[in-house]
Amino acid sequence: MEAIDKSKKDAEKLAAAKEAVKFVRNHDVVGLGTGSTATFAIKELAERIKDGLEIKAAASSIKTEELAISFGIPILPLETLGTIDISIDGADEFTETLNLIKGGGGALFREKIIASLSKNAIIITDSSKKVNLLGAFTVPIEVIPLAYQYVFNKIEELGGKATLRVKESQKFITDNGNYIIDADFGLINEPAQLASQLNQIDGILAHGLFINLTAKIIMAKGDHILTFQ
Ligand code: ABF
Repeated sequence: MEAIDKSKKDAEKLAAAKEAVKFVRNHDVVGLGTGSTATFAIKELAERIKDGLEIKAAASSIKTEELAISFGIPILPLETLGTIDISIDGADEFTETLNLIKGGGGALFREKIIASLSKNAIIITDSSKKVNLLGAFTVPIEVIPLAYQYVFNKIEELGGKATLRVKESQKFITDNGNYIIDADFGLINEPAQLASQLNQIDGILAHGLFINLTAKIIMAKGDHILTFQ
């Protein structure tokens, strides 16, 4: 991943967010992502709401829900939604074939549900997220606690190096009360195959390989906007 300083990254995140928010229409149900890039989009939506845009939103994390409410964005319970018009979210890595690694922030399950419900799932990133092959970023895997050791062993059997995510010396606990295992599979030549193998492991609630879930990726690179679809 290309190393660029924070101010440049933030400028790129903002530019990508502004571009994505243009696709939100009045009365849309909007899926709101999690992370610093998605936060730029939420702030942009709040500005457009001040100018009269009327939307309702579904949040991919408690943190995002609290942020949206603080901006006066009406929130619908995710459990009540059978479809979402458009979602805007970040990613940890992406390829030109629209495969992603997500979940660095631990919100991958709700993010995946929102992406799956979305008619138009848009990913926004700065220029550091584009890769030729996924895998430099370890794959976040949300695990039901009672299945932890079973899943840990299954991941290692698949050739992954499993690490329990901790935060401030405590087990990281997701919004859903589960653990995260970060799995290093090295560079992943066949992400769809690995995703399918992970889907077979009981005890995994969700993994961070997002395959065929994205309609469009908007990446800002310097002053340029590049769109992959
Ligand atoms: C979220 O965006 C997560 O899936 C991913 O980890 C994160 C990227 O965070 P940031 O935008 O801060 O780089 O959707």
